Amino acid sequence: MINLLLLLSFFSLPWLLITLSGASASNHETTKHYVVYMGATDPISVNENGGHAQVSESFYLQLLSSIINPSQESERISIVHNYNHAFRGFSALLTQSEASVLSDHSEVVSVFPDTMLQLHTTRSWDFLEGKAGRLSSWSSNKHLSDDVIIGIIDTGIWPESPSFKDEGVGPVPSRWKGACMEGFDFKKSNCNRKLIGARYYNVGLLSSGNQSHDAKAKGSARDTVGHGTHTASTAAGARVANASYYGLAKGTARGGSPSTRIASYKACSSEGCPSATILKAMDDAIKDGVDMISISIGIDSLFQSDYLNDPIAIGAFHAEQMGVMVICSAGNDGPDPYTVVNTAPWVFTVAASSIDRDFQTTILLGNGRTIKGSSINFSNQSRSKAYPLVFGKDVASKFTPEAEARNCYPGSLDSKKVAGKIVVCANDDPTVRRRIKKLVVEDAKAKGVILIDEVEKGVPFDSGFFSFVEVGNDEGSQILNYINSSKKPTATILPTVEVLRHRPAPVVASFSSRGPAQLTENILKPDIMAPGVAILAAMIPKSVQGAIPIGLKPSEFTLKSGTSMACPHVTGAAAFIKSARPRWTSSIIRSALMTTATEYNNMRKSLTNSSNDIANPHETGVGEINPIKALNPGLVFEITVENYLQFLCYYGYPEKNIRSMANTQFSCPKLSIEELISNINYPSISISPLKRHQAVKVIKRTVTNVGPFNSTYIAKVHSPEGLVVKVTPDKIAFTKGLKRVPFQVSFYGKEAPSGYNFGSITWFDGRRSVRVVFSVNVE
Ligand SMILES: *[C@@H]1O[C@H](CO)[C@@H](O)[C@H](O)[C@H]1NC(C)=O
Ligand SMILES: *[C@@H]1O[C@H](CO)[C@@H](O)[C@H](O)[C@H]1NC(C)=O
Ligand SMILES: *[C@@H]1O[C@H](CO)[C@@H](O)[C@H](O)[C@H]1NC(C)=O
Ligand SMILES: *[C@@H]1O[C@H](CO)[C@@H](O)[C@H](O)[C@H]1NC(C)=O
Ligand SMILES: *[C@@H]1O[C@H](CO)[C@@H](O)[C@H](O)[C@H]1NC(C)=O
Ligand SMILES: *[C@@H]1O[C@H](CO)[C@@H](O)[C@H](O)[C@H]1NC(C)=O
Ligand SMILES: CC(=O)N[C@H]1CO[C@H](CO)[C@@H](O)[C@@H]1O
Repeated sequence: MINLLLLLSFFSLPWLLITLSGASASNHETTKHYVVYMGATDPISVNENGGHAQVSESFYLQLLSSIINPSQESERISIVHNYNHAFRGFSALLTQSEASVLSDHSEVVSVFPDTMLQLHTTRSWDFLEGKAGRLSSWSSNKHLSDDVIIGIIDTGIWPESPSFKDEGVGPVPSRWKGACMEGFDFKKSNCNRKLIGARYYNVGLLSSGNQSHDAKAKGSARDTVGHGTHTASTAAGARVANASYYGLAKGTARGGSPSTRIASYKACSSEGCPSATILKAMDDAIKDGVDMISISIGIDSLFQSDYLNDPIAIGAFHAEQMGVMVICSAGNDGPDPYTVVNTAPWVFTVAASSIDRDFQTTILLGNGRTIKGSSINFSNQSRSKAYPLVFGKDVASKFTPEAEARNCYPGSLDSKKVAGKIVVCANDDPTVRRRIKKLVVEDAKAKGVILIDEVEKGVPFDSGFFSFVEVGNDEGSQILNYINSSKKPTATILPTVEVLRHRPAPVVASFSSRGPAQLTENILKPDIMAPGVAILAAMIPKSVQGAIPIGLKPSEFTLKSGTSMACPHVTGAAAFIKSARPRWTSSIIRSALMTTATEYNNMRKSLTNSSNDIANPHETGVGEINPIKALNPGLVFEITVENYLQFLCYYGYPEKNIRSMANTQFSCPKLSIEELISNINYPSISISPLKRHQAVKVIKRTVTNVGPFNSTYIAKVHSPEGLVVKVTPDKIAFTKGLKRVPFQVSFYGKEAPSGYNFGSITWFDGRRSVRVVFSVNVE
């Protein structure tokens, strides 16, 4: 309390702070690790072989000694991370008041604490997918370059995985400047022509200060969590025949772009990923020469403040500036709206969908009825044996409220009444996770659990050896009715079977974070959707996440779910396109993937969400990726770095800060207001709000022809009843000398329903469709 008061008075008297900071800091204020972000590097000094790093370090130290009293605290004048390639800045231990003084310094853009970002599989559902069916034709294309390099910022890598073998891969591209850092149980020889780089950052030491934490895990690029190995192999793993998860999801495992190179940057541990380290990893990856960066990590959706306090947004901005594409997961905080993260317009934001593979587990009730549920299990209950069936609320322990026992909360069940039985648990309150409920029932020595969960049943759960099955509400009430109407209810849970060509697919995953974006609703986010449910990819061998069936070796592959798994599918797709179209920039590649995405499922119907309702673009983005189509998009929407700087002006940042981020002369447009964000040349359109009584709202776009030079396109509008949408011109004839053509879209909402209206504009030349999705919030 005293510290807090002291702080407040310092804020109002900054001059006092400067003179007294040394004494006050050591005596009263605790220090924390902060990131001090200072904008773009000076493009001239970057080229002076390494000289820049030393110059910047001494400059940063000078800056620190101007706010920390060197005679009293010289040991605190030190830099933890020094950013000097793609952008300028450093991280250091500071008091809150020092951080505040620094943030007012003329060369500083922002100062923010080094917080933990989370891996986007925090709801770690380990489940199954299978062969990369829809991606399978990719690798047969002979005209691909194998020079594309993907940087994966994650938990490191398991280099011995068969997914990272380099058979048939050519020599390492000569422009590669990266490193294969030796460390605990990781040698230079662990890198090869596939895994061309590996760096680590001693993650955990600085942020947690926990000495007892496994030091081995920190001093090495080796993955001890499994997340980074899984995402890297999804993006660019080599072909591995007969991959499976103990026989399930059997097929050939491969990344989206098997000839692509991988560089691994271990910025995360099982505890998460410190912001300062993510920035260092991005700075290194850009310096090393990657073409794209895949980040299945994000800030908590509840704590998004703004772009310039978000390490991923900052790093990705400068990556884009240096021609490096950044692809990120949207987050696993769905299905509530406003949960999407990584929403900066220079980031490609990926939502997760299911695929056409389902894992079905049948429940056989004592009355002969069968009920279908889903799970992944190793149980060996067989058809021959039936177990007594009970509902959690009927086997409550003493003094337990019924509501807790129905939900199988920890401590709510009486193990004497549960042992040897199959227990049905409700899911009225999602605060206790299914992993916990399974443990509660298992600890009570039950034989199995049937969980009623309408939302999560679509994301199969790996229950190890314990017999587990999830059913929807309808099936759940059938089972409860049977228990109610029978004197001795019994049931058997049959083994899981894999169902292929499951329909409908894809379906938006329940956990996938939803738009609109919190920071601005004038860019549509998420951008696109890709498979993220039960994805089979490489695993570290000592799996902590699943039991190993008796008599079998630990699996080299596992099934995981999350937008973490969706993101590398898009990275792989982008690398595939880059290898076929090496000169395309990141905004062209993103546009190509977005305007060719599919809005239909495998029943030729509109995409749905997991409650069977038609899904909207705040759930799916523009739809599911279709990499093959994206090779020939016809028209694309290009965005320059200058456009992104204008975006920052419209968003409301001070011009001084934006100038620091630009590495050329830049001035904000005179009129810089938030509604102009809708005019950034994005491959989708979002308007919030469209005032009902406003005349018309005109949105500008420019298309670039990347198809045959003499194509003629005609625009067709697909708009909800009441919203009037017009495209001018609605016909564009490209010629040899005419590659870029602007057009306008006018929106008139007088008769439209209130709230978000969704639709699309499609340019069509007889062969190529260029679909631009719009979302318009009518007020
Ligand atoms: C330190 O790390 C160990 C091992 O990961 C963990 O068990 C312990 O709870 C941690 N201690 C603190 C104070 O976080
Ligand atoms: C994959 O399995 C099939 C049959 O199960 C076998 O014929 C084939 O040799 C295996 N391939 C590899 C590469 O192990
Ligand atoms: C699916 O969409 C409908 C209609 O927008 C919505 O009411 C429902 O909550 C959504 N379900 C999920 C799981 O997102
Ligand atoms: C399989 O069943 C037998 C008896 O039926 C049991 O002893 C054994 O523990 C079971 N194994 C697993 C992995 O559940
Ligand atoms: C079971 O029966 C009791 C009374 O016999 C009734 O109150 C309850 O609603 C029934 N439960 C179900 C799930 O049908
Ligand atoms: C475009 O040009 C190509 C080759 O010059 C020609 O074959 C094709 O018919 C032309 N298409 C149109 C629509 O004019
Ligand atoms: C994923 C998995 O191992 N599923 C198993 C569920 O149980 C049956 C019966 O033991 C097995 O055949 C499945 O392989």
